[in-house]
Amino acid sequence: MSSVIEDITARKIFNSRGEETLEVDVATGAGFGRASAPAGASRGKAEVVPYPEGGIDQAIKKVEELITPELIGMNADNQEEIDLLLHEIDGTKDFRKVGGNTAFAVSLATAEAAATSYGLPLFHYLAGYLVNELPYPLGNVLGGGKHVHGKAPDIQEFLVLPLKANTFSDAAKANVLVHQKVGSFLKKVDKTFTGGRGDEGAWASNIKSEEALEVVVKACEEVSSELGVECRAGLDIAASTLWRQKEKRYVYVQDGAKRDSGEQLDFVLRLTEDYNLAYVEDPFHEEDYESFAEVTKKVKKCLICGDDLFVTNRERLARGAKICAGNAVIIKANQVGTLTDAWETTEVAKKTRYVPVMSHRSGETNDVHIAHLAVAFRCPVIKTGVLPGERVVKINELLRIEEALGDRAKMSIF
Ligand code: 2PG
Ligand code: MG
Repeated sequence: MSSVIEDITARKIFNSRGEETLEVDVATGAGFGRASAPAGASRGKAEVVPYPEGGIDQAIKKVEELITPELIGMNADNQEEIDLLLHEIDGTKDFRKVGGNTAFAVSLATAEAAATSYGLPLFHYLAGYLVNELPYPLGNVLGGGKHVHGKAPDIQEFLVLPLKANTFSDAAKANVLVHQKVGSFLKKVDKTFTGGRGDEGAWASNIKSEEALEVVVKACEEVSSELGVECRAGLDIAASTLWRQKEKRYVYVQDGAKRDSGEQLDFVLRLTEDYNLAYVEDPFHEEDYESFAEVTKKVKKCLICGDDLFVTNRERLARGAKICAGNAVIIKANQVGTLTDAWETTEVAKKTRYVPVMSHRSGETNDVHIAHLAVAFRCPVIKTGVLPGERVVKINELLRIEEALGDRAKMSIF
């Protein structure tokens, strides 16, 4: 059969940070799939282990010696069975033997190979013809934390969410304009600003958290009235990177502030009100489910999203859902290893009324699969940065998907 796997190749390539990463090719009789693994800088402790001992060289060996012989001859459209087999070959709970990124690249390349075997784009192959909803792009416009070197805000990401955009193209344009405006406003606010950018292409500037928020909100307001959309600001606080377990405090070096859990809660609530935030990711460290529940109860019209908290893990999400810890969840397939695992977590999200947010990582390649996964998994939001190349390729792929859907294309509702 033409979707039967005939060959698998694994190689080392570089990501946007210049780090080595893994790329896998899967060839079937009639199709071909290629996928490469992203990398996180602010990784959750409960994520799967990205590479086996020995790093990427060992990962390549695992593909050649353990995975390829098992997968050759299997039908690439048997995604669930193949993902299960990857778990069996690994045999550990956290993919430490073959590497989570190894499983991820094989799993995604297999899905792509199956799709092309049938002459279908990945989103259609995975979700069928009736799928027609596009996600709102959540764009990183100003960065700090672990994504920037030198003096910058303690908060990792200042984001824009262009709500009420009628089309994906309008939404994508709004984000680009906000990004541009933030750049020009920063020249006035920060005399030392030279146009530097962090890992995700967001501007890096020597300012404090609330100065950054003021700049982003002003840019959002201007673009909203220019384009007739409703751009609202968001944050990824990545609070695990600020939390000091010994002190039991969140340490904001740039702001010169330390906050215990209660003070952090007050701070986050005040920011959501003062700046009309639409989205706050990881406002508390990755084990503090209770504070997530507390803030979710108290905010109005704001997504509280768990990234390091849930690490795309369905059990962690189910545990959080029991106490309403958050109302949104980041979906990063390489945090759990396979496409099927990421899909199952997305299903738990839908059953428990969490908004699934398909997401890139800070270290990316030009791989565009998350654009397809966002549509196929019906994620109302995709977090994928605004610029440069490795971010914008995902946006551009969604523009192509929008074009392919034609009149049937509509923006997601959430
Ligand atoms: C995050 C991501 C992506 P990283 O924290 O949400 O923005 O960062 O890939 O470094 O975990
Ligand atoms: Mg995050």
